[in-house]
Amino acid sequence: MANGIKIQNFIGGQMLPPASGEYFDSINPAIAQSFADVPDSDARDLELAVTAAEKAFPAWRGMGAEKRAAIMHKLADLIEANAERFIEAECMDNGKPLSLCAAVDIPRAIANLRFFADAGKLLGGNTYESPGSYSYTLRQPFGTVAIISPWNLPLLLFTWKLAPALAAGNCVIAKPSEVTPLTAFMLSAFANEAGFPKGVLNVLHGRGPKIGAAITQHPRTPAISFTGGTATGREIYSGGAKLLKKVSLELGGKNPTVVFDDADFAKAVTGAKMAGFTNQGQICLCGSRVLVQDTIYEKFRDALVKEASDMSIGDPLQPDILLGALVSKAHMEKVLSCLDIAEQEGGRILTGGRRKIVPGRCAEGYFIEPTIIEGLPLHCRTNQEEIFGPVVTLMPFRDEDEAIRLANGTEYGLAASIWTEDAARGERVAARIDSGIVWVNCWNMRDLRTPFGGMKNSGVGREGGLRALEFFTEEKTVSRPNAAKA
Ligand code: TXE
Repeated sequence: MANGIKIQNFIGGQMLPPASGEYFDSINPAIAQSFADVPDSDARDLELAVTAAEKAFPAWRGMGAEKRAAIMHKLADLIEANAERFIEAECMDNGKPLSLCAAVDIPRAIANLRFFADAGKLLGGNTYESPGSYSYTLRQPFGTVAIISPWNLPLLLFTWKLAPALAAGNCVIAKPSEVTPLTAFMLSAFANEAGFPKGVLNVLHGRGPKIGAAITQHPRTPAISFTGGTATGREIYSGGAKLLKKVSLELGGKNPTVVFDDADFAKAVTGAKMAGFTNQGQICLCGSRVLVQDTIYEKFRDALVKEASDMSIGDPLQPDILLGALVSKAHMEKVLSCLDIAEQEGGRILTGGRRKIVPGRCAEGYFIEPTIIEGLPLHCRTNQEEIFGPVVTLMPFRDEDEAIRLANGTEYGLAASIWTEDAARGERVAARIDSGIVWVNCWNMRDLRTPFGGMKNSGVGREGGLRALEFFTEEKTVSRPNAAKA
């Protein structure tokens, strides 16, 4: 090993090696080379972190939302001042285009910290007055809470959970994905300078089944917020049930993009392309099933195939690149195996379908061409299972009822986008689609105040706005006789 960067755990305000003394490699997927050592943490590191968090909690809770917000804004300032380093690190760790890290990942991570810092000041209870009683509620932090985040939007999703947990007054045990740990490590390195009291923020690195499982099964982490795969979410949920933990789960999707024949054609084609292939299709919100009204099916298919095959794919450092590498060799192989399954199921690959060899420094990188498949029925694995790569399927539909049947025909229910110029139809269809989020004539348009989360196998609970802050609190009711009416 002995890579350039040695990532460390951040516990009680200190950078510490893992108790095991063991590290594993972090790979830059665009060049298939290791560049950092990741701590292989275990229950011993967790015990230190929980003890530090418990010690820090009374002062952090007692500090009040205003002062907590100032510290969180300072952390956002420090990330902003070092944005270029964060952008490069995210690109190197994940393989996504540098331009995407600069336009989305890092700015949104900064925005998450600022948004929840301020939203924390609005968190409060309610009052209930009746002739006999006067009651009010208190929103109180748990103490030590856990967050576990994935590799597809590393710092963005890490801060999306971290910020509301801290703003609500909790101390945090945070575990970023072991596949993309670098930017969370960099964030933790600024925590002391930002003014976080030691022990408020603890970042543990390591493998999901080891340190991740230890965190979720620890008796003194009463609330867990998780984003990741549905299978892992299920495991965390059932483990949490035994200890009666509060659990928030943001899981996978198999999201429909529904295109009616009255849609703005050009906008719908570009929308379906962006929904399908942004971030190499590795966003839980990606539209991986494109449903098109039969009257425009062929024309739409040909236009989408043309646009997708024109997408630039290659070295993520190049400014004009739209598609970078997939996050890891294992994930690339998983996506390629899904393409084999699609062919075995009778799917016709209209474009893509293969690993892309990028000449030059990225020759060994994990790239897959944007891929479009048609000719598959709803109930086949390709149309039912989350592939999480640059792969979309096309299916025709006859009318609104059939579109809705196809859209709702999977075990997932995270997001959908509908393309129509008929406003009433947009509203009608949005109301009937079983998903937590529906976009009309757009995709991935986000307002951080809105509820975010999925139905069915896409998750449990909603994040975003005050809901995320409320998740990280206990609500307490205090009642007394109503003196005013006595
Ligand atoms: O995710 P995991 P993986 C989907 C996508 C992908 C599949 C598997 O379909 O192909 O999930 O990806 C931690 N206890 N999504 O295996 O394992 C892990 O260390 C506690 C959708 O990479 O779910 C990491 O920090 N924690 C998705 C986090 O869970 C555990 C984003 C997510 O990893 C754990 C990513 C355990 N037993 C993948 N096992 C989305 N919803 O956006 C793992 N972890």
